[in-house]
Amino acid sequence: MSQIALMDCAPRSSDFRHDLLAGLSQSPKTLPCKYLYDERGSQLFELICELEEYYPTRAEISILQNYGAEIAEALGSDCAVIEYGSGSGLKTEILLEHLHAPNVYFPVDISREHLCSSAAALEEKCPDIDIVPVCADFTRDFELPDSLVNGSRRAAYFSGSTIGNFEVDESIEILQGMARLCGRDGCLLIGVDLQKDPAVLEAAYDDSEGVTRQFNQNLLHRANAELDADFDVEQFQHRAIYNPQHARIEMHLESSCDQQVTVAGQKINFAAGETIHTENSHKHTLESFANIAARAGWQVKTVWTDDRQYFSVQYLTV
Ligand code: AVJ
Repeated sequence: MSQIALMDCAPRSSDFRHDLLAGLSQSPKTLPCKYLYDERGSQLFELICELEEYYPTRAEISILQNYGAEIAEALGSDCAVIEYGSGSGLKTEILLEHLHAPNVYFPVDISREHLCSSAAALEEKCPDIDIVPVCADFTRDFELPDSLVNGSRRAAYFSGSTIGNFEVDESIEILQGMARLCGRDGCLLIGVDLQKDPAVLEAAYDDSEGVTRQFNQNLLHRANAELDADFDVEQFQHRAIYNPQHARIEMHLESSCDQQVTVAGQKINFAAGETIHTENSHKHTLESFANIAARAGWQVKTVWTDDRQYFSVQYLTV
């Protein structure tokens, strides 16, 4: 496999300890969803994307395929694509194929090994594009060297409706960070999942094969492995519930019984039925998203959707 220079700004593992202990001492207990994506978690997420019930990936891919030419037109020729949460890179390939020769592509992801292997795989397929993987937590600011961007238009690409994993205030901060990174002439291409029948949503986040359950429970395996915790994983049930008030799917791990767990030397008590809130996935309307974007300094210029209007890909400028 080819060697690609990595820009490494990854958080240290002490952040996981700190955030887990902080989250478990809150009431209700909670944990930032970025910790779902260790090596195993990223693999499980890829399996989720292939599930029958999980519509977002297929819907987004169909939009990129159907409207690739229009999207490329909007981004323009000669752009530097900066992908937030690049994951496996399947959508990226479709996007890059349509673009008129982007000269450099920066995949940004928190999961280092996953980032390096997908960057190497992409390089084999797109040898003409400079690929510069950046291992970073994109909820914090990071910089790209001007010398590598080389005067191209900066285009942020944020697929998968990952924006939905954040609360409104955090979403605005992330979008503001993108506006800063992309500059005056920059643009944003973003996947935004739309509101729909809660039954469709709940099936998408609680699939019949139990892959999403494993994805959620992997957090506890990760704590056991990395922080010397002793979670009895089978005693925490996967829950995926639509919360209509906040228009979001919530993932929780629900304790099956009264139990005590030790995490990094600290004892944590769980009552039967008590949950750790592990993820939110907000579902937007075109209006609610445009409003959040506007508060971050972005203007929605074009919206593309799939046949069922389940999902949208949106082009914004500052
Ligand atoms: C990371 C935003 C693409 O919220 O749909 C999938 C993560 N969680 N199944 C989403 C996820 C459970 C996913 N994204």
